[in-house]
Amino acid sequence: MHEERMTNQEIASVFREMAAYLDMENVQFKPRAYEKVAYTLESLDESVSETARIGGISALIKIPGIGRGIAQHILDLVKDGHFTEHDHFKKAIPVKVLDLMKVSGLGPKMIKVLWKELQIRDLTDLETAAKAGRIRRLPRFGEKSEQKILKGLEFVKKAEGRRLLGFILPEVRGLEKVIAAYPEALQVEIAGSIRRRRETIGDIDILVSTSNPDGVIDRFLNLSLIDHVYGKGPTKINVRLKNGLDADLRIVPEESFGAALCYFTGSKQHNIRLREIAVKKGWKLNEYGLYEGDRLIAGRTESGIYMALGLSYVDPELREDLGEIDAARTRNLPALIGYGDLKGDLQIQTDWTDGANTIEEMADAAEATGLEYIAITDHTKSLPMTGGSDEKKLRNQITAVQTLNRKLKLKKRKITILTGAEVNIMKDGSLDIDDEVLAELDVVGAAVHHHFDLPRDEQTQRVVRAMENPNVDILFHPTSRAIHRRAPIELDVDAIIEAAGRTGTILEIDASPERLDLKDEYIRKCVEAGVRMCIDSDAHATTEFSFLEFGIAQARRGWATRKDIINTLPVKRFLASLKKG
Ligand code: DGT
Ligand code: CA
Ligand code: CA
Ligand code: ZN
Repeated sequence: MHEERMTNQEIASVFREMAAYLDMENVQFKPRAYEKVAYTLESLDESVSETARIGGISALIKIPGIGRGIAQHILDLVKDGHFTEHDHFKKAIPVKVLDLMKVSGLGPKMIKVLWKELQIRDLTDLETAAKAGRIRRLPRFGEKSEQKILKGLEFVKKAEGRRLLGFILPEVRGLEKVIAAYPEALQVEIAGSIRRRRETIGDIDILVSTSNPDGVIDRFLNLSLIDHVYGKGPTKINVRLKNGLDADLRIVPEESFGAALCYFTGSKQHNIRLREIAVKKGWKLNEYGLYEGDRLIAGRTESGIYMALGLSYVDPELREDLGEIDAARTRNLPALIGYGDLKGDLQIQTDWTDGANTIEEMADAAEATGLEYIAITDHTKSLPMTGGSDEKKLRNQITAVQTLNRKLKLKKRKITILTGAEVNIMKDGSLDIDDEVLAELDVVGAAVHHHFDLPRDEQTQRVVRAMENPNVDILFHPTSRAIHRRAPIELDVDAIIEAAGRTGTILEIDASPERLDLKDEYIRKCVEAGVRMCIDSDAHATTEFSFLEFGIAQARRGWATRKDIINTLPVKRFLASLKKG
């Protein structure tokens, strides 16, 4: 057996790579199937390696979307670290295709040309070739593509070392659980930017209180997921994990746990403001506690520290020194939307287009996560690679949803399925589906999926025009950014917020880990302007309803309360508050 346990993310990457190789070889359909498998594995809570080891093929094929062939590949991967079909491609195409695909706009087909014509195999080769002006000379590339590649490379470099919160949080939670199960561990918390739920994470900060530091450190050192140890002291250890992330573990005394948690949660700027308040009172605040001389005033709990400083407790998501200290002093902090407050999810893809699951499977999964309604919003026809719906297909889907709703009602099920679509905003701001059909849908989301490069004025006018359509309920992922991959479109966000207020269009917080769009700063602007938002998973598989949490986190970072988020409403009130309602 292969010693190291592969994470779900690592297994998924192999299938993503398979999809890319197959695309390079012009194979039809199969690449999309592999991508769907990757989607599914990435967002699964259980460890696929464990499932494979314990239950073998028969356990693997119980995972939705995993057939026998794929299950065999997974089993080989987990056992031997590789499988034959993948080995074959790796040998035939010695290109770091997943690395290259991180550059915005570069797909497998283009990568193949770059490799065949210029022998580009990795990001370094790509940068060298682009800087030397060799890419512009290739047919179908040109100077503009070369500039775009250089811009994309800058983005990839900036991302170096930082990870998306949504992709690492499940792993971090697993680690937290393992440590919390140590008999010596009294309290365990993940601090730092993870606790503040920043969209990207530099490293993992772990705090443990114990009366036996050596015991905890010994156990931690024995974890198989540690790659190497940078440094180790009596109460502190810094390691690199096999997943490439660094982790700092700190041991703190019980009576200081709250002070340490506060200190290591940060942000640094927030801490500095807290310390200033302490100093003004003639006290001292550090990671061990709040002191008057040698006397400990507070330290066991965070709330004890805030209270002693004359402040309301500040939720970690707000601790960025963006006005939260003053609001805490004057008791004006918002009652943030809670992690269990959503009743609906308004952006969902199914196997009618590029999603992995059927409408019914998505409905079942949504109900299991506690939702009361979902809107089915498959892509529309001007995104042909997704199999986007045209008017006829949309009408068929409406009928299918109605039939399914009747069936669910008979079974006395709670979930309601709403009809919808994610329509494309064309270059001129018109939509790719007739208004007559849009009017028949419960929920219409409009989104920018092409012409990302328009100048700011033109882009803003384009989006505003779409928002002015009385059939458009929601603007999906308003800035169309992909964190670390694609810059947001150039948009006058203030003008978009103004238009949202004027037209009654809802602005979406797309919760998909690499989108988080709107982001915190814009959410806060909407809250201040009284413009309504919704939080959607953008799920492409049943496992991706878990993304909603990251959207809620982002909303909390933007000071949003329940009333700012329209899908906290029950379904009838939600529908009644749409433009046509
Ligand atoms: P990251 O890891 O880059 O995503 O961001 P953080 O916020 O987790 O930063 P990190 O890991 O360097 O430190 C964790 C927390 O420890 C940080 O949020 C605040 C606190 N901290 C670290 N260094 C300092 C410092 O020099 N002064 C103060 N006041 N706090 C610090
Ligand atoms: Ca950190
Ligand atoms: Ca750290
Ligand atoms: Zn979209």
